[in-house]
Amino acid sequence: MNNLVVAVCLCALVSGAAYADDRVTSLPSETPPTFTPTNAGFDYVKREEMVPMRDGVKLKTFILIPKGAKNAPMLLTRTPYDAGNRVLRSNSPHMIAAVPQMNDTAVQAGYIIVFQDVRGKYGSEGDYVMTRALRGPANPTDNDHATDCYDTIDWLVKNVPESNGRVGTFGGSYEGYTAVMSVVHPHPALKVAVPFAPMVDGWMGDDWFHNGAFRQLGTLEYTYDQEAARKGDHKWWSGEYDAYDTFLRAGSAGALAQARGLDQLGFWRALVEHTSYDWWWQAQAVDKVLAKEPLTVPMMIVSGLFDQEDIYGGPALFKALAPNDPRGEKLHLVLGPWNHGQGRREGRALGAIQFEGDTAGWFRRTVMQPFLDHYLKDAPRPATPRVLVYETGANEWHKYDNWPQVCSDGCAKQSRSLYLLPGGKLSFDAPAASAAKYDEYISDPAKPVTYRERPTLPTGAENSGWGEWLVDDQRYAASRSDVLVYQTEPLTQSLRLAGEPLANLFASTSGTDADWVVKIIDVWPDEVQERPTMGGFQQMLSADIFRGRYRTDFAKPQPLAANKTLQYRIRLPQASHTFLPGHRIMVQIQSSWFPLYDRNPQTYVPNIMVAKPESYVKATHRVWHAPGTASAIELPVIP
Ligand code: PG9
Repeated sequence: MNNLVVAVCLCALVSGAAYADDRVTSLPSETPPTFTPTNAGFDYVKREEMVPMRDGVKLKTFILIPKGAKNAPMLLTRTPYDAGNRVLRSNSPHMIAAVPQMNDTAVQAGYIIVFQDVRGKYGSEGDYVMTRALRGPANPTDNDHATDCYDTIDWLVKNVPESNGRVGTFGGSYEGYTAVMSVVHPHPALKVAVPFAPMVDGWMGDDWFHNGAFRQLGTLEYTYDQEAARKGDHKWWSGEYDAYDTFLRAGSAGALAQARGLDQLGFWRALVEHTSYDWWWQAQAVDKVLAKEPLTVPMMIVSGLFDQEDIYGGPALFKALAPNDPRGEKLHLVLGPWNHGQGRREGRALGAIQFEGDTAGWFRRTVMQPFLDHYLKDAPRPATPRVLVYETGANEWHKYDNWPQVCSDGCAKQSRSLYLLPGGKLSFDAPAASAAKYDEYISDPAKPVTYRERPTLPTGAENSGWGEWLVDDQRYAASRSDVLVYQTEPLTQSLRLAGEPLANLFASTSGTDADWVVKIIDVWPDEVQERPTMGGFQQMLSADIFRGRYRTDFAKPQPLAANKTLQYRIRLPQASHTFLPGHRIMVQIQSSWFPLYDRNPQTYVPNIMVAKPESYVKATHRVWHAPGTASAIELPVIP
């Protein structure tokens, strides 16, 4: 285009003048009406398709086919996170760079990679329901992730001639959730499923609540970003650097949600309506629902021991489904030393804790890919262990025939009680009668204990470190007067844990509701020659929160009797760890984990989401360690 034409165009635009000048009208013909990109030099072809579902709704689907592929298996990921963007990690002519890192070994093995927007998100038609439940009481429609996946597989096997007609479902977290659902009344071409860090029960211990305590940080922002617009155009905003300020100033989670307009969103309204473990949650607890189905599709569940979002789901799903696979032929569990995303990326270290090499890359290459190849390519059957678990501390992998190895009830091997004792001591010997029957602290909702050292950045903030918080040094909490600390002497021999710890707590409150946070910690020796900065480090291994009102029934909250010593049995996340000689075992107990979890007002109110400012009161909390009320941690010790 010559300069004169440009000048005339600009002039026309600026003045808004409409005049006929053939130099101007010739402009469009100089710009190609459509541009067809050439992918010469690409090692793959990308197809974009609208795949029809049984109800006529079409789902946007990206199919990445290695050039020259014949008889290739297909790996399908169904996502709410913009499929187009998921297959554009890097704008590269190389497929391995374009797809997420989790697909690396499959690309190397020549697989076709398929990503699809779930119903109602990004390029897909239809309505979006966040974490849409399987058809049933919590989803009265005719479609769910199982039917949409079935219809997609049906289309893929008929319309991708480069494929061998076999499909695996694959993906992490929400994508893991959709992968799990694919095995319900599966399409015959679905041969295997590998869900990473799947969300399984959003109330019991995954994204939204843990034992009834609401995970306000993350849930509010996530719901907003996911549900307010099909393409995520509305983004949660924050005027504060420290989320502690945002949530404390708001008062309750409900007040903050209302101020941001969340009451327009269906999922938020459902959360406010279903704060207890009622029929709605039970009907969509995937472990409970799938346990009633036959297990026909081989599945490898991959979870992280330090998953900051879905720490409950993977092991719970394995536990529920294992009885349906008594000979251990179809179901596998892998527990790596990973946070929520690490199994899909790189696993050399988490925060200050280091592992032996890239545990995640090793797992995908040597365990997962041969498993996929067997079911999708007829490769020889690999010796896939039923359960493969990394042990931190000793830094080694173990193969097991079941999991948990040790637990408090329902396992072949029973746990050992580690008792809280007066004077901040911790021992396998039960307490003797003494004058000191309890320890106490003031729990003040106006000054809640933080879940990590301040500033507590929003989970999505750059450098928030959100993925590392479960292995943060706990010394910041140990020095507070509202955190109880118990510890053993330095160990003279190593002590190995493999399974499910449980806190058997005897506690009282001067209020009528209370939260209890229990943390099991490995205290490093004061001097660590090879890594001096680790001296005295308090490494959290397994920790969780329990909302007191659910002490007797998760479905029926009850006020606590003030000043009465009550027993709580609090299941903690899986532990696989060796305490090395010279290390100590520590237990910390506190009554808030803010702002990740909403504050318990400590006065019983019907719905904490909308608690009024005057309901938040200080309370005196006691943890008992006397004969008859001997608080202990039931530890899964391998003899
Ligand atoms: N933890 C996120 C999530 C999973 C399932 C439902 C909703 C959210 C995720 O990382 O996808």
